Amino acid sequence: MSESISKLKQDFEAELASLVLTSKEDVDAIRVKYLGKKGLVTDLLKQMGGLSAEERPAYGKKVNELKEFVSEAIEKALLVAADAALQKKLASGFVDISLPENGISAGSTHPLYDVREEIIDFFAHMGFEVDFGRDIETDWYNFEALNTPPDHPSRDMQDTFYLADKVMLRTHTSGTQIHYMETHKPPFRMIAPGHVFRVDSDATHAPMFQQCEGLVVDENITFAQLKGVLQVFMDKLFGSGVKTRFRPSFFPFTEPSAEMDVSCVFCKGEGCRRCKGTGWMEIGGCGSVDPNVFINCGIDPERYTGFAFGFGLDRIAMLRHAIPEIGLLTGNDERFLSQF
Ligand code: 2NL
Repeated sequence: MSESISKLKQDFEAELASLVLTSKEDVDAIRVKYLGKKGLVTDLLKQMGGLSAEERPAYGKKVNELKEFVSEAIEKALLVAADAALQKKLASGFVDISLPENGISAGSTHPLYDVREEIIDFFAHMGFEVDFGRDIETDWYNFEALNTPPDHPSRDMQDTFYLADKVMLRTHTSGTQIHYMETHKPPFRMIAPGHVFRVDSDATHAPMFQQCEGLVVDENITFAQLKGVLQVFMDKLFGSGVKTRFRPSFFPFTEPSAEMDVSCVFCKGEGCRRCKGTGWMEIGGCGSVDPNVFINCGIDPERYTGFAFGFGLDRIAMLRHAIPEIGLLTGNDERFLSQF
């Protein structure tokens, strides 16, 4: 009996040593052969039943020692197999770091962001403070303080995204100026850039777009000064050859009010498809601050006058880069964006 145990030990050692390229599968096969349910070591344990009571303890001890020896040897062999597998993987997964890269391009700033930065830069140099305001306003800041009557169509659910009764996504950045006038004493000049929201969506309108409004308040502020500031602003944006014209218009918060056009940036005023043959393109609105707005903000309209203006950043970016559709500016299409 004891010979068959030492014989099996020798067989096992020889077989394990014979593995040339140790793999987990090879080691597993040997484990099953010796330690499996019908394995050779298990067989030896089963033979205990046929032994006399005196023989059993010594025999059992020897077989168990063999079983432990085999288990340990197999554990070690598995570690060796795992290491061999790793070495093989490392050898085949060689990375040639000297190969040239295949064109990873650097990102660039978005045309809308560029336009906004340029506008902020321009007005900051003219001494305007920049106030970004907030995206959510109440009825007072978005409409009522701006002299917009309760039945005005812009208050309609069809035009305004309401969040609750008298709480909405701002439809223009004008509310920022109301907050500003409530907390600052004239004289001041400020701009309010930011996102605005309207229930509207087609080739030239998006439900969210960016605006920049401006406000100047002091004694003796005139419409002529407004025209001067906006002319210099347009020179900066479109080049010093650009012409401006002001057409009478209406806004609840300015009186008088005007729409400002610039000479078509594509045909320089000759008349083309993009300006529908007129030679002019609308760029924004402006006017002298309505005295009612001053009263609503606690500013004396007898002492102070002011001018205000507003324009869409998307429209300026579109004109500057000849972008045909507003959706391109927010579409995140790399083919479009990589042109800038
Ligand atoms: C446009 C026209 C405009 C204003 C905005 C304004 C704000 C206050 C008082 C008076 Cl607090 N006016 N803002 C004035 C005239 C025109 O925007 O077409 N924007 C895209």
